[in-house]
Amino acid sequence: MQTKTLDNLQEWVDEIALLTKPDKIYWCNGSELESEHINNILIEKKVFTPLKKKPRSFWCTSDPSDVARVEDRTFICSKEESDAGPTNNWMDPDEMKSILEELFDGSMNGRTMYVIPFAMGVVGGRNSKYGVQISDSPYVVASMRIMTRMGEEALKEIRKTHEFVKALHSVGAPLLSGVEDVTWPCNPNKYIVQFPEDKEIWSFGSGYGGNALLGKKCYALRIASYLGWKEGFLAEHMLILKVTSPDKIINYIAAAFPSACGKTNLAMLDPALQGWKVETIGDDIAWLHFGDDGRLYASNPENGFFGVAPGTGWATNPNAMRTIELGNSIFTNVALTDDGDVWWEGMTEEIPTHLTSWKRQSWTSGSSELSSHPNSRFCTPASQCPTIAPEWENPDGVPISAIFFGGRRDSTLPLVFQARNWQHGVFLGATLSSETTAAATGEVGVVRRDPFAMLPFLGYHAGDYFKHWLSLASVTSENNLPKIFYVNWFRKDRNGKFLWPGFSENSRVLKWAIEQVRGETSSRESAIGLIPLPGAIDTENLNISPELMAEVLNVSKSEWENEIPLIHKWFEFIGDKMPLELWDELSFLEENIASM
Ligand code: TSX
Ligand code: MN
Repeated sequence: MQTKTLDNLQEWVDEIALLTKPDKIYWCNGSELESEHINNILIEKKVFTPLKKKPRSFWCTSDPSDVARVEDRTFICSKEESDAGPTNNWMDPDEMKSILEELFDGSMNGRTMYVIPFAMGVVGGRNSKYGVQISDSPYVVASMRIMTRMGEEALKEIRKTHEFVKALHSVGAPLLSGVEDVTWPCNPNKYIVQFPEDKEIWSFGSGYGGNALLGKKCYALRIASYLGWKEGFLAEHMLILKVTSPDKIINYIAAAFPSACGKTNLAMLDPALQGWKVETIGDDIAWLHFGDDGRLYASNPENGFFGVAPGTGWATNPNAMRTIELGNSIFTNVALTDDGDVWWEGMTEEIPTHLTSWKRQSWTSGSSELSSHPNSRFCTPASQCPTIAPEWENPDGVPISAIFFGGRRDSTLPLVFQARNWQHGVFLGATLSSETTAAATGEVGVVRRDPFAMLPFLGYHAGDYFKHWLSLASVTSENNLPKIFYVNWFRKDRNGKFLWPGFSENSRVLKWAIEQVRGETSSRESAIGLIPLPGAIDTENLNISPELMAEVLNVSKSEWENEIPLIHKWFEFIGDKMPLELWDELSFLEENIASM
C-alpha cells in the first residue's frame, strides 16, 4: 500500500525490523562522512580493497554464484495473471508474500539493517519519484549512493509528499554469533519480486547489480513502466543523447538496445564527424513525459553508470575511461593489478603480465581463463563523465526528436531505416530482435525478440504495453512525436566480417537521422520503411566503397521472407492482447516483401 501518513515510513521500518530481526538499524543520510564510514566497514570486512591508482575507489568480488540478474527468479505479482502477461513469471501476490515473509523471517540476524531513502530523478523534480530501500548489505548502501540521489534530501521530499516505493532487500544470510562472516553473503534461493499494484519490491538472496540495487531495474523500469501505463508516461530501457550539429542546432535522441549491443558506448560517443558534438544525458534508463507543448521529454532517473566493464576501453569508450579515472567508483568482479589498479579484457591493447583475477586467483597473461567476469561492472557517478550535458539534471527533461531501436543482427536488418509513422515505429519496437552472444547465455547467434529492449524489465503485459505506446499518437499530434529509426551496427558479410566500422563512425548515422528529422530528406520508401538514398550517409574520410554501403543498407527479399514467420510466431506468443494495429503492420510488411 502506498504510504499516506507521515508515520508510515517509520511504521514500515518497525514492521520490517520485527520480521527480519537485525542487530542494529541505521538510517542513511547520504553525507560524505557517512560514505567514508560505510567504505571503512567494507574495507574492514575485506569486501572492499582500496585502489592505489584511483582516488576513493574500490575493488570488490562477489560470490562466484552471484554474478548477474536472475531472470528465472524474477516475478511480477499482479492480482491478475493476465496483467503480468506471457513474458513474465507470475505468482499470486498473497501466496508470494507468505513465501517471502518466511524467507525474510530473521534474515538480517546479526547484521545491520540500513534504511536508504532515495530519489529517482533530481530531488524535487516534477517527474521524479522516491523510494526507500531497506537492505542488510553495506555494499548496496555504497552503490545506491552512486546510482541514486540518496539520503537526507530525498527523505525530506518523502516526508513532504508521503509517497515512496517500499523496496525491501536482504542477502538472505543471517549471521550467527561467533561465526565469521564471508566477504559476499548471499543465498542460493533467490527471489526478485515486484508487486506493481502495491508499489513494492521484495528482493532476497542476491547482493549483485539489478537484483540488489532496487532503484534501477526493479523500480525505474519494472515498477515505473506499470506506473507509466496507469499515469500516462513511459519508463524505458533507453540511453539519452544530446547531438549538436555544426550549425549549432541541438537534437536529443533516445535509444533502446538490448544488453551486449554497446548502449553505454553510444551514450558517450566520441563522434568521428568534424564539427559534430555528442553529449550524454543517460546511458540506461529514460522516463518520457509529455511536456505542456505536447512533445515528449526524456529524463534520466539515475545518478550514475553501472556499466559492463569488459570491452570498455580507451579504443571503444574513452569517455567512460575518463569518468572512472576521476575515482569515487566501485569495481565488481574485474581483475586487480599488482600496483593497485583495476584491469579487464578490452581495457587496454597491452595485456598485463600478472593480475589477481575476479576469482581472487593469481592470473598470468596467456591464461585460458578470463581475468574478469563477462558481467563485471564499474559503478561510477554520472557527474564525472566529461561528456555529461549540463541539462542532464533538468527537472523537466529534454525534448526528444528521434528514438532509435536496435539489436545485434548478422543479416536482414540494414544499418539504418526510418519508420513511416508512429504506428510503424511501434511495430519496429515491438519486433526488436537481437542475436545472443556467448556472454549472455552461452548460446551464440540465436535470434531472440526483445521488444523495446524491455523483455526482462516489463512490469505488466507486453500486449498492454504495446497498446500504451500506440495510444500516445492519440494524446498528441503525430508531428509532436519523435521520429522512429531502427539501426543495426552488427550486419556481417558472407565471410562473417562486420560491414560497418561502428563506434565513433556511428555519428554518420546520427547525422542522417537528424537530417531526416529536420526534413532535409534523402531517403526512399522501401518494403520495410525509409532507407537512405545512395550517398545520403556521409562517408567522407571513411574508407568504405559505395558497393559496401549498398550491402550494409540492402533489403533482401529472401532474408525478410525468413524473418516474417518469426515475427508471426512472436505475435502469436503475445496472444489476445496483441494490438490489431500491429498485426496490420505485419500484413502490410508481408505484402511489401511479396511484391519486391
Ligand atoms: O558498442 C559498440 N558499438 C556502438 C558504439 C558507439 N560495439 C561493441 C558492442 C559490444 C558491447 C560494437 N561492435 C559496434 C558499435 O557500433 N560495432 C561493433 C562490431 C565491430 C567490432 C569491431 C570492428 C568493427 C565493428 N572493427 C575492428 O575490429 C577493427
Ligand atoms: Mn540496461
